[in-house]
Amino acid sequence: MKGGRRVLIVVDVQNDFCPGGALQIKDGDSIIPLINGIMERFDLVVATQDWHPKNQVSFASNNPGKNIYDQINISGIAQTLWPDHCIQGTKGAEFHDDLDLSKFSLILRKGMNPLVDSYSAFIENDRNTETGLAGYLKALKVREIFICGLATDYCVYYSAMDSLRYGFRCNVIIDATRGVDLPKGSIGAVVSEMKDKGISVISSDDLL
Ligand code: VGL
Ligand code: ZN
Repeated sequence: MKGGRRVLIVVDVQNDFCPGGALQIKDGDSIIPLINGIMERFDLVVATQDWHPKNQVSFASNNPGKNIYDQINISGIAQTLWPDHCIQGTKGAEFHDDLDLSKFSLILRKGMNPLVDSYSAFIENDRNTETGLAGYLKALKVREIFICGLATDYCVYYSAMDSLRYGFRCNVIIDATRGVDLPKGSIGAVVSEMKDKGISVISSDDLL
């Protein structure tokens, strides 16, 4: 296909990241109608789902003496500690009820290794273990990806940055994301960094 297929990646639109959830993001659910509306503009839609075992190392509860939002060091890599969230098989790990799941050709679960978290849809936080998404997209001749979902400054950001390493053109649909903004200002910081690295930070209005 000329120009390759365009894929939308819907990142972690799950109950625990929405208001009332274990790791709630302000207005996290407000992007859902927008995401539902833009899916039909893409050749392919992939969703990611944060899917942690109870003993996931990124939970503060599994690191005695540490608090939520502390940073720890795992084999030389900084890891933020989170409240228990998106535990496999729980309501919090389910997609938000309002999200239209009908267009998803692949649901990629991540963060399943107790010893390594995975913010990125492409590669785990050890920066070494691939999820298989790049191979899936390449097999389908995808060259350009569009990313939306939660959270702007974690899973959206890591996924966008990693997509570049696999040679994809990357667009972040910024009004279809919401962030944790922790530490304060991190949404602004990741937006500038993504732009600097050649990611197009666009608005849903820019989608033709
Ligand atoms: C996320 C923190 C921990 C995200 C997932 O989806 O951005 N953030 N797990
Ligand atoms: Zn997580």
